[in-house]
Amino acid sequence: MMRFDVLTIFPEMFRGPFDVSVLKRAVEAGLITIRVHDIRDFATDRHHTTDDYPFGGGAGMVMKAPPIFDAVTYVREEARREGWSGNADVIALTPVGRPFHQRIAQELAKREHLILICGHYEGIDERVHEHLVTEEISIGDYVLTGGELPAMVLVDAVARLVPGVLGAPESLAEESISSGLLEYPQYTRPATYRGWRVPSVLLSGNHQAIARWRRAMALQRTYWRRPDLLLRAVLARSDADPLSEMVVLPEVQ
Ligand code: 9D3
Repeated sequence: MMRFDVLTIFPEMFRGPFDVSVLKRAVEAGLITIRVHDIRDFATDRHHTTDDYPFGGGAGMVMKAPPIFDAVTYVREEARREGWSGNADVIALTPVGRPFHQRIAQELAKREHLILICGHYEGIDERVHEHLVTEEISIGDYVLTGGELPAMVLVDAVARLVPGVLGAPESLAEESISSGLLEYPQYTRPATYRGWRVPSVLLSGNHQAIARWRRAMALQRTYWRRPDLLLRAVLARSDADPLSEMVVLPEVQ
């Protein structure tokens, strides 16, 4: 059982992604629990202020530290009351964080309790990062309006790795032994659609030929679309054939 607590000033954004499909079933099966908390509830002033002007001046607003510290304290206490051990990691979603990666998802899936802080405006008071947060994560080099979508991405990527969440453990096993190549193309019925035929090898029943074709497609796709992956992929000698068939490989001395 794994627990996620999300701290945000836009809790409504989270109704939806967690209420459908795989995550919904995982929650209903008691494999994960996801709580969304409104940081505004922890602001003590009359207007429930969660942001303020940056010291030193400049554009935009900065999220205030006190409501975030109080929200994390509340979540920790609530979790302990409900029998959780108290070993929560506090992750901030921020554009200056460590780029998210499947390896990080696998690491996080071993933890029992994650508290996620979604930033907004120009960012969060640095004292939150220094004294509360244990890990800062970005989901990539593009600019979003806040940390909410990144938090959903992280929960989705981590939750599906929790044992039992995915129906078929084979697909996870395949993932972990995957060679670091992009996947081969998939087809399903009808065998001909608008005159477009499925590659005949897939209808041949020749399992060795099918495996060879899939490996060749994975290699060629990765070469064209993600050559960066090919540099780190686990390759066999025989993989040189489908690659050299279609492209001129650079000579290596
Ligand atoms: C003017 C400097 N901006 C940084 C490029 C400020 C800024 C822009 C957008 C600060 C925060 C945001 C909101 N984004 C996130 O909070 C965020 C994010 C993202 O924008 N891209 C990828 N991953 C993430 S995780 C959190």
